[in-house]
Amino acid sequence: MTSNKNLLAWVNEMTKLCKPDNVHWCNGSEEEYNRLAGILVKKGTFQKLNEKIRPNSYLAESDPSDVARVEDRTFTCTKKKEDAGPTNNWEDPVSMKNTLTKLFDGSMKGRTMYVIPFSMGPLGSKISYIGVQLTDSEYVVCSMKIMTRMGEKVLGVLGNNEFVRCLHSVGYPLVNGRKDVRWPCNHIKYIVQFPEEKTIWSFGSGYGGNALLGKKCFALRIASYMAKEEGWLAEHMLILGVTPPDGEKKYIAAAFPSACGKTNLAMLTSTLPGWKVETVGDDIAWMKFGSDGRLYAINPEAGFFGVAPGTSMETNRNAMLTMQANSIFTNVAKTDDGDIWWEGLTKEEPKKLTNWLGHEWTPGSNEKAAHPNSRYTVPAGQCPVIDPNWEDPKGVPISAILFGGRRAETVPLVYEALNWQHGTFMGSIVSSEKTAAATGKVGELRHDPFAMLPFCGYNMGDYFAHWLEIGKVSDQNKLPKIFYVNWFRKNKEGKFIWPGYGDNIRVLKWIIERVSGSGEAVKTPIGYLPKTNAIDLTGIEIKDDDLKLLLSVNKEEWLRETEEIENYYKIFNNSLPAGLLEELNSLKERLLLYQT
Ligand code: O2Y
Ligand code: MN
Repeated sequence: MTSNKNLLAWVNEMTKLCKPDNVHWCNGSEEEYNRLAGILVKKGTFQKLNEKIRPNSYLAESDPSDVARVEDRTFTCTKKKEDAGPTNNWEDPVSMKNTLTKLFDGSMKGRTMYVIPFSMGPLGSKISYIGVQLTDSEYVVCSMKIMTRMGEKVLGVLGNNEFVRCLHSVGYPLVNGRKDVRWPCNHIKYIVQFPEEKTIWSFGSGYGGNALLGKKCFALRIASYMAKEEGWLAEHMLILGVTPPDGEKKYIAAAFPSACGKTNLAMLTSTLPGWKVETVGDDIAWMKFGSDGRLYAINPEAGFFGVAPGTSMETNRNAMLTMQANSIFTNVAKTDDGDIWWEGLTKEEPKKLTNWLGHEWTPGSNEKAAHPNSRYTVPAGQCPVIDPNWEDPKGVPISAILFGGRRAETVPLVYEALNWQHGTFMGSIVSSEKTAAATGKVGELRHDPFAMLPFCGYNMGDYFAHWLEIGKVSDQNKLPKIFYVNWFRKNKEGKFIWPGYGDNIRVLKWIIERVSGSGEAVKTPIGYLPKTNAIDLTGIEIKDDDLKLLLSVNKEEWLRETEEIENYYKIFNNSLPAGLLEELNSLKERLLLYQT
């Protein structure tokens, strides 16, 4: 237990509000996990998978109305509206607390309130922080056991220090003879961040980022606010290590909007002989400066919560091997022999399945087998290419930062920033074409600055200013170099030019060479591009015309792009830092002078 007075008082206060029948302090043991999984099996929330095929693993099918993060129900409640900025939903914190207090009042009746002390990042690391989540969902406790370091040991490290307060209820009290259901939730949903109080209140959903509060709510929204206050970076970035055949390992962090292959890149299987990629994290990076002036990153999470559909031995062998055991699958289909299946898992579709809605499914059925946002929850330590330093409390030194998006035109395969300010500009203009998985017209451009649009816990203009400030106060020679990549460029026939997946190592190779001082480049108005022969294409064939498209700057397309950026920047109004406008104007000037 703990003698932390603030923690005890808060748990007491929230118990009085939520009125659970019992309070259980999680110790984080295997025994506790198995006991809670057993309760979930009894309730029908978990189905145990075939022990012989997928040991110690479970399938959960959620309520069909509770299948994804709810961005329109996500709020940033700062005292001043302008501090939440133009990209967040804002409400006054006092009025929001009033609304939520009514909802949480008695919301845990008939249930147990679980107290989950958890560390985001390796226990005791100077880059890590501790949170405590209160929840009435056993599914959340089991998921938090995989996704974070949690339990008794965290209380020891916390001592009497402060922690991030995370309150969660599915909003389905068992009162007036009401029976529990397979996936309790509420049609009213609120995912609320109070960054100034370092507090999160989440009501009504039991799913993913809405309910596992360590992930998006804490590790990105609250942490980005803390990072601004304290001079570090909390980013929506994967972290990987690249080792050349005869060289020194370098670490890279990379931010991509959804549906750009972030998890696949984090676990890439190299097609270049002798080049090796190892995974530190697939979603979030916390980066602080070391005493040597370099940026060091940790993955604050302990597991992967990845999108299942499309994942296969061909697209991501390492993710498949990670989920062989000790995993939770949510909203995927179940095979007759008690294993899991989703679209894209195998070339041949099974003859018969039970789909995520519990319906019988056969090939050609007009329902999906798995929900498009179905997930696997797996311990990161099980990944066959997990980096040996992934839990190093010091973090890993970052040599390069990548931004990227899905763009059929305009954006080359890879280009390098001229300097940190220009790199910050590149992060601010990250955009991606919508895929069938997103709402809106397919192909339409969506700006997602730094891939942080739904995750920045304060005014995005101030976030840009924070990135610029990091550049000003740091030694330029020690900062990571910044790059922009685009795996999705299409040719005149509308076909993807770049093979992607394991062949992305060829781009990482050039990036590593640039960081190491070799790597040939030409200076263009948008930044440094690889010379045509600087990308290693051994073993693959790309037509000359296509290669030219991949590695060139089209003046007209880029001038149109600058107009587009100017228009998009208007939403930030006067919170847009001058440094970014300066970069936009310089880019325009360089383009106008450009002779191709
Ligand atoms: O829908 C959800 O709750 C999951 S969203 C998610 C999960 C893992 C990694 N990234 C994301 C994301 O939306 O960026
Ligand atoms: Mn993510």
